[in-house]
Amino acid sequence: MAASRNADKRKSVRLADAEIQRGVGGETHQTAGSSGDVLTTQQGAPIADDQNSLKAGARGPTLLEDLVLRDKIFHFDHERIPERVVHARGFGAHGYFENYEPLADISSADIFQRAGEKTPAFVRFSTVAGSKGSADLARDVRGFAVKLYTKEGNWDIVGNNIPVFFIQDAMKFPDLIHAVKEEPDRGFPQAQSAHDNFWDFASLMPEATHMLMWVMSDRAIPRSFRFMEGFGVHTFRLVNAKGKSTFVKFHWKPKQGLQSVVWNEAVKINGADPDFHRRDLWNAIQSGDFPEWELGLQLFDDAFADKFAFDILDATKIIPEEEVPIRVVGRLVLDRTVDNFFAETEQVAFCTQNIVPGVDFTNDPLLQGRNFSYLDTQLKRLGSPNFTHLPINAPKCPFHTLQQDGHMAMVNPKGRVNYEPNSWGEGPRERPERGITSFPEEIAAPKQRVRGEKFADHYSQARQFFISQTEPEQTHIKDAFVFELSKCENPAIRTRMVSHLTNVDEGLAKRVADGLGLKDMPKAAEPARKPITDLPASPKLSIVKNGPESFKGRKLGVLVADGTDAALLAGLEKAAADEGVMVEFVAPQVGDFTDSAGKLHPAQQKVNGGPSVLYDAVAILLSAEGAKLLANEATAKDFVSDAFAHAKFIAHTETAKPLLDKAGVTPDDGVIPLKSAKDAAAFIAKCRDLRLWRREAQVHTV
Ligand code: HDE
Repeated sequence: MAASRNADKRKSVRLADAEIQRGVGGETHQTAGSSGDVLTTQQGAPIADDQNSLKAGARGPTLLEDLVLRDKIFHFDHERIPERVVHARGFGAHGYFENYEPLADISSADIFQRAGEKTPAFVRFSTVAGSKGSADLARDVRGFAVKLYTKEGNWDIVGNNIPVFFIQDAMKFPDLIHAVKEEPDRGFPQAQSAHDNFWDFASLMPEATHMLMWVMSDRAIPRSFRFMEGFGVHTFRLVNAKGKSTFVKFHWKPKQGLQSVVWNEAVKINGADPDFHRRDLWNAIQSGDFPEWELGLQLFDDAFADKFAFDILDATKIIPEEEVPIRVVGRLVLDRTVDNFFAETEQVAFCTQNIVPGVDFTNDPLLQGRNFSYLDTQLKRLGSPNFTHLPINAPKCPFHTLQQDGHMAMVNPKGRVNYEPNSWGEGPRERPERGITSFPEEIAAPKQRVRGEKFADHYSQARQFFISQTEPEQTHIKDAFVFELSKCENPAIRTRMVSHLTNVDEGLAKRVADGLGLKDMPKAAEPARKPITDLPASPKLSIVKNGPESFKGRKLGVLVADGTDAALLAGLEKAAADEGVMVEFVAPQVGDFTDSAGKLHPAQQKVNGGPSVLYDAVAILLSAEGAKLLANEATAKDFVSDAFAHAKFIAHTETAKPLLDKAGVTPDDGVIPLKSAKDAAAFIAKCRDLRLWRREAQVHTV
């Protein structure tokens, strides 16, 4: 048998000889090849047998001489590179930035000079704390890193989906990350801040308070990368051709509107589909529903910086949009998924130091530290200073350096000149009138390890954030604090945290204390600087107040079975298609189900694989028999009761009522009977509100 198998293989290799001939002297890069191509070693030698290692006899030891085996295993052994110390789990996509209008008065950056010009872009979204294989719906900050391949070099805006940060000075970053990641003795918990070390550190760092409000809010459990904002966080500078500098904060505003999930839902999504966010982005782009963000600039000058109540160099503070309005200057569109996850998403190297002429840094001490860290980390992860040669990292404009050699040098500089000045009249030269120049900010100050005076205000904006939220959002923040602190084993940590919250909002502190079962309210923490308690609410800080205008780009889960009403089904499909909503059928079995008119439809999910947490709204389109069949099915009951508990809109046929009853649904404005196809359109229109938040007060899920 073995002998005849080998004979077959020899034949197939001979058949492909022509291919080998064509390959010689042809392609110099490795590709996975297409069918008919010959499998080769790394050196290009054709492989005759990819099934069996070379042995001394059929049952003998494997021979060291087997170059094919060694070639394969050697490479396999080295397939991994170190994952990112933070933001290890991420997902990237290609697209472009389109500039709306010339901004020459503000910045000489080439990307901003011409209306309608498109610049290629690559974006990587991520979570911070978990490892590469962790689940997408961790309560965490999301990275929002944008690489813009401009005509004057790569510009990286390495931002987050939250506009502030935990700490003010780069010196504390390793402490913060050590505290939030797995505890060093036990190696868990993974991708969670709900543990003693994190809250111990956070409660000893009052500067973290504002950020804690954001990460305990629904911002930290976004429904999709597509439905979240991005922020550059730090204050940067834009500099025009005359050398005039304007301070700027960068904002990415999703055209799809903001949307998050609720915590109980997030926990269940992590079990049902740990890749929920990456799958969502992949599906959206693959189906041609390209997500878009508009780039907004908050522009201000020294006069504003001087009169602003906080320090513009302090990354724990925002500038409310009501105080400095956002100027929208362009849009970012993601329209292409990667060809290869490793080559692109894993190897992309964002560096905050990557700026272009017309953009400059400020002295934000967090940003200054980052400018060292990102370059340094790429060397560790990618192993060579030549990581800039990788296609995903290389500029797309002409570039000429005199840097040379090093591990994995992939470009072959020709000629004799590798230094400057030289008298050979060759090689690149600097260009003083149009190169990277630093804004000549005057600095006359003692060298010291201190922070700006106003950095000491830790509570004012935390309060402002809280009072800007709607009632359900405030309740979610309270619930998140209670959940996380309940996971801390040391009671002193819980009390210390409540003592900070008292400075934010006494009502919140009291509700958290009640949730934790604290007998006595602790004394408020001593503020380093007197908080400002009368900052006005900023509606832009609420997710609910900045939701979508339509239900477009969302996903409807339809519970069906044989006998589902054909007219209603067609009506619902049409209403969903008109709105741009994706529909998935969830049925007792995958494969086809038959509607009441005898027509077959494909069901994409079996009911236990398609829980309602994966959908933005649900419709229970069951016939009487279908409802009877599923009323005793635990996963079908969960489908309905979870959708109800998560305040989702639920449409249902009259005949589906027995399942709704079993699931404990009490009819309200969000439970919509479907009698005719007309009702389907009304249901989809209702879904634009995303959730019936007032239901939460009745169906408490935490
Ligand atoms: Fe990062 N951060 N960071 N960070 N960060 C990294 O760089 C660091 C900070 C952010 O998708 C690392 O390439 C320091 C703020 C994103 O590849 C590392 C400090 C913000 C990403 C690093 C910060 C960010 C990173 C790990 C404090 C929002 C993922 C791997 C001084 C404005 C980029 C890497 C991607 C990644 C250091 C704080 C955003 C270790 C020292 C503030 C989106 O270099």
